[in-house]
Amino acid sequence: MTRLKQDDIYQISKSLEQLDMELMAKTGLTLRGIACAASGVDEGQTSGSIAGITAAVVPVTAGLGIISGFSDTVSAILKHIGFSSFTTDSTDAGGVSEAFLRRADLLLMADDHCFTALNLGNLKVVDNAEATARGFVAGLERMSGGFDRKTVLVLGCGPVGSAAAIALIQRGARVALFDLVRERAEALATELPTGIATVVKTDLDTALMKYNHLIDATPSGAFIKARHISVKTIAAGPGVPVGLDSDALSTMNDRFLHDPLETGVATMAVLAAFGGISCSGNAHRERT
Ligand code: 2YH
Repeated sequence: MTRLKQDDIYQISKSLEQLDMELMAKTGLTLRGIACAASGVDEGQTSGSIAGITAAVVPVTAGLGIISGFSDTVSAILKHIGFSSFTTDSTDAGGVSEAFLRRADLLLMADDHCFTALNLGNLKVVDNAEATARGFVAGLERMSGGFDRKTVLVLGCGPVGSAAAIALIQRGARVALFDLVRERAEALATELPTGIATVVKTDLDTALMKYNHLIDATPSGAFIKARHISVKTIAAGPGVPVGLDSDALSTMNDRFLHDPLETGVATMAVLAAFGGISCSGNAHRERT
């Protein structure tokens, strides 16, 4: 399980304009555009109503407790993409109560295992792991110019990797799966739609040398080296920490998409407000 740290998030709120510029350069979309693409929502249809949707973010003290700045950062991301948003003054049950009393439309809250967005009007539930996967897959698709006849190597077959594999197949990609626990990759392969050529890779180095399109959904850092990267490599990294080492990263330029929180949060909220998926199967699993 990856628990975000204050260091992972403290600069996010003041870097959102910069993130939009980087995303535009990489994908031709802003953060809201990626969230809409991931959610199957026409961005133009959100612009008139998104500011009228209020999201409450509730700090949660359970388990390892509050991450300083986490709720305010989530709130800042939501404001940046156009929602009205606030962090509740109270934590936990008091915060949930406050969200209802202030007539919030969406409620977002995270403990150590589950980060969820709830639509209080229509009872839609969106899990961060699935939304994160969908956001990064949408971004990778844009960077790749579409997935037709392409195979994407999914590293890590936990909740994010599993949801990424499903989203990739829905968008027309073929999928190769790798997990350090081979049985996890094999189990996922059996759950994916039949008729799609899905392969399970057992040797990480060989797989990284073979495939040009990657989703790194692992909680491991710096295991992808420069020798694994070619000029054709295009990668998305929802995993924290980043799987590419500094040499590999320096060769990627605009062909690597990563953020620790922004894409997942934006996609959760757009799905909860305008799209909607039921994520009950993932509701108690961690991000990677
Ligand atoms: O970072 C995390 C978990 N890894 C989320 C797992 C989701 N799949 N949780 C954030 C905890 C936030 C804290 N409770 C707060 O500040 O409210």
